[in-house]
Amino acid sequence: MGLIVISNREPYAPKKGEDGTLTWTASIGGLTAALDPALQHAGGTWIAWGEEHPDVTEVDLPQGDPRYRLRRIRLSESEVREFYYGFANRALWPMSHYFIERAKYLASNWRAYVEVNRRFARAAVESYRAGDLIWVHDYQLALVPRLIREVLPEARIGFFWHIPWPSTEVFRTLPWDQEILDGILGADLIGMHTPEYVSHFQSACRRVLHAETAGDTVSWRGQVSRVVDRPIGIEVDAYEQLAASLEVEEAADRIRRTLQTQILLGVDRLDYTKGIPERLEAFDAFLDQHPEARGRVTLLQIAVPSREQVESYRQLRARVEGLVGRINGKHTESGWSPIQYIYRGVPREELVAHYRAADVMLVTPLRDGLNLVAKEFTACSRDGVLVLSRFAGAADELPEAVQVNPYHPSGLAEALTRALAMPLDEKKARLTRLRSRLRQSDLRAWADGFVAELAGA
Ligand code: GDG
Repeated sequence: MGLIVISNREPYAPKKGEDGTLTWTASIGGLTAALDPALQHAGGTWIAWGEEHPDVTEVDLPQGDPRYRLRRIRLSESEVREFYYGFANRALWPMSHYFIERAKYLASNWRAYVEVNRRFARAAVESYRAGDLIWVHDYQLALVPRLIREVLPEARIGFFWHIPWPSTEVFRTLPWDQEILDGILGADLIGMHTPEYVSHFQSACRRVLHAETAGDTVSWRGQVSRVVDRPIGIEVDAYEQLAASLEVEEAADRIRRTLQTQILLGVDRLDYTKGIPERLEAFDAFLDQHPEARGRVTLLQIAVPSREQVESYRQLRARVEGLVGRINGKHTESGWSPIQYIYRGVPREELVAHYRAADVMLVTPLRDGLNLVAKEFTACSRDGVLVLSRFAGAADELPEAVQVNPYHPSGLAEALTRALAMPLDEKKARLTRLRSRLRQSDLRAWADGFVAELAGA
């Protein structure tokens, strides 16, 4: 029995070296960070969009120590525009994060979404051997479970929705609400990050499809699907070890020595759901209220470029960079600027060194399916404080974080004050409790648990 994982993004991206050989490096992002170790462990096939060098249709990964096969789907330019940027990222993404005013519901994009989902489903059917488990991921591929089910009625199909599932009143703004639900309900087991998303999903099944729900099940078209909350974990041990390694400790020291202040850290894809402008404005308000903090606190914001082809992401970048300039212009004094802004992804060791160096980690999304950064910081920090938005799915699991409402700048500024002044004992006690929670369900347990439930479905 093998595992077939299907996701839009591929876990490794190829780059051609000067001698013409391809090097495959791990992609940055929540989903691939979570699933690569899972599939390395189980072995099998990963089906994903081959963005760079699409002529390579199959490769064994990771390079040098292959554990599974990557099967790459080739998308045309117009498919990328309409399916990925158009429907997935300009319709489903904003709608699911409650930004319906940003959602664009275009029939041509929907048609491309259906066509590309068919292509992924076909590849899965071709790779399938009797007894395999199929695990489809995320909002880009919501129709795939049903499309596979139509050809392989006996297959065990799992589906995981990584982003929020919104209230039914928001979901119903989608003109293809029935089709999306029907697509997902082709799966035997459907996973989401929180009980609230599960309850919203079931409510949509009742309201939109008039399907029956009972306990954790939905009955639809003669099939019973289970819908469960199974929040993703991280590789706690790997993060702890990396954070305590000499190399990372030295890098963290260098960051502290360079800044010579307390450090507030933000790490996000540059996405309007992550609340970056609101965070910057709260920091500005904090500096206004606390002149004594000048020269003593720095906000280090790592913003990873994301979806730059979408206009609203370009606008967001301009807004964020404008704010960084304005706030730095307003508060900078000789030898100190309040905000250090990095617009690129950094290698994992450097990321962990930043987690280790930070006094306060600011995870303040306006809405987030879960948020892995919050968990990674918790595993890496020695005595830092996690400030966490109540609208991140991870908030349920991390009650010892300082929880905030990111829509309320002065409340956020107040939380910053509290976090910066928190006594060492309290910081350590909170981290200890948070970490023991992380251990209860780490990444391996999440992936193995989901696969085992699917096998028993
Ligand atoms: C989606 C959902 C859900 C970030 N910057 C760098 C870097 N990262 C890595 C982090 C983390 C991942 O990217 C980001 O994961 P998040 O969960 O925070 O956010 P999304 O990308 O929006 O993920 C989210 C997730 O799926 C999983 O279900 O939690 O809610 O939106 O792992 O470490 N990695 C490196 N350099 C960086 O600069 N190397």
